[in-house]
Amino acid sequence: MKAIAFFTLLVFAVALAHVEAQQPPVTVDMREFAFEPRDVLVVPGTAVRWVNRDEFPHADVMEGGRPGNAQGTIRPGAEHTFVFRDAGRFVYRCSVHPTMLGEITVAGQ
Ligand SMILES: [Cu+2]
Repeated sequence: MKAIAFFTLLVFAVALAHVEAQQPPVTVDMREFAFEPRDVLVVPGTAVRWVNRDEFPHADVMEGGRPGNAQGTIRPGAEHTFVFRDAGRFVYRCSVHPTMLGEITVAGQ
């Protein structure tokens, strides 16, 4: 019985820690061949959500093949979310429209 109580407490503690670490998500619209906002500053642990508001596919491919890329393109009305955990500057572009550029800066702690 003690083991079950301990396990329940552990699960609760982990869940609480997870909630505390969460940051409000940031949305980047893909609209009229541009990322809006183009430059985003976030703290580690922030989810960035790209939403395609156009009527044709876009993508969010990061330079150097870093993680966070959508699998293929993002269809009209679809979205892709990635949680940035590491500090740094992440430049990305649309692979379909190479002039579409964006940048995510994750502040150091
Ligand atoms: Cu595009």
